[in-house]
Amino acid sequence: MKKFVLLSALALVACGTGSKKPVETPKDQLVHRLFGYAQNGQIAYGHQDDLVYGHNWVLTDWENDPLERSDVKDVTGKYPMVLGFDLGGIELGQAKNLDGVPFGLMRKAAQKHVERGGIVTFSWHPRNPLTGGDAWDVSSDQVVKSVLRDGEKSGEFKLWLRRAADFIESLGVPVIFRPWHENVGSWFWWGGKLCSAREYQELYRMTWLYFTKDRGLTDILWCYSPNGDCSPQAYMERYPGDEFVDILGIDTYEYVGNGSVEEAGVRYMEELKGALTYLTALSYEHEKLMCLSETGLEGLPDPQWWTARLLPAMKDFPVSYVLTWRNAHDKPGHFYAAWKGFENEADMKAFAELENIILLKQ
Ligand code: BMA
Repeated sequence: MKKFVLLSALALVACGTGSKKPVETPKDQLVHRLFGYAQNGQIAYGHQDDLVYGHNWVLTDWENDPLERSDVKDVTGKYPMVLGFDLGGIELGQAKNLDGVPFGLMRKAAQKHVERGGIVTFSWHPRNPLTGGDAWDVSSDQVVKSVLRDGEKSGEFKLWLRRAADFIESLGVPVIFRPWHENVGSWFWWGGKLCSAREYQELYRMTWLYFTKDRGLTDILWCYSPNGDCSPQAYMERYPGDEFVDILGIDTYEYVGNGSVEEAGVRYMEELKGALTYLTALSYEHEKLMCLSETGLEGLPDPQWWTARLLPAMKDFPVSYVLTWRNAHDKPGHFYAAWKGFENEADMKAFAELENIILLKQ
């Protein structure tokens, strides 16, 4: 894999090279660690909801569980380096998230993972504050407007932000947070056709300002992660600004649809390489980290997806980490990492054993 000289210069800038070296905050340490991966041509591997359930198991007595089970570990012998969770449901003060993960367990798993040397990241699929529907309810294009400034839902929305911030604060560890994701497409209420670019930026900045300034939560790396099938112009049109973002991400999946797996794989690689090409240019220009914030092929029908698709498409770019989506325990075909006994297992293991793919040793 390529090494990235320019990024190493950026990492030095981020470290401060003067004689009086400033004390590194946990956030700085995480930034430098991620820059370190990218500049060495390494990519950390992540998995959503790992440690709390897998393809055919789910933790129940989690208070008394050591959290040592993981589909990724069953296959590769190691934990993923990055552990992703979703906050959806926290805004209503619910005990479990939208996929049934108790927030108490999420906290315990995130803390345990960081203690073991891993990195945690949070996405958020909050309900629709105007209609009462879910994050995918796109029946109104007035939702973002309704939570901004003196909009009719702005008071209630402040409470939603407070609950999300309370949870992140309660973790006591640095996190990567990527709210308002896949915002160029129009499948979430904050999506491209549902609000103006200005309104989207205000939503993102308002979230950042509340967490950072009102609450003093400064150990957060903010990730901006549109769906990667957009143009660089569309990507930047809604960008909240350098002050509010630490990592440039993209969410890009392989979809088989009605065609063959082979065709889907070729399309995926082309799309991913295209997106990572412009993301690399943007990351240099804006001096930001970059990541593949979500990816995967549902049900992994390609036995060599890891080494023949994902790896060749991303390996020549300074991607600090890649995260594959969750292995649902209650939807048999909804998984994005291999599990013990699945035919794609050997290929995922081979991928995880590559020198430049970084997982977390037990
Ligand atoms: C989607 C699917 C859903 C899930 C949502 C939030 O991509 O996995 O089943 O509810 O993410 O985690």
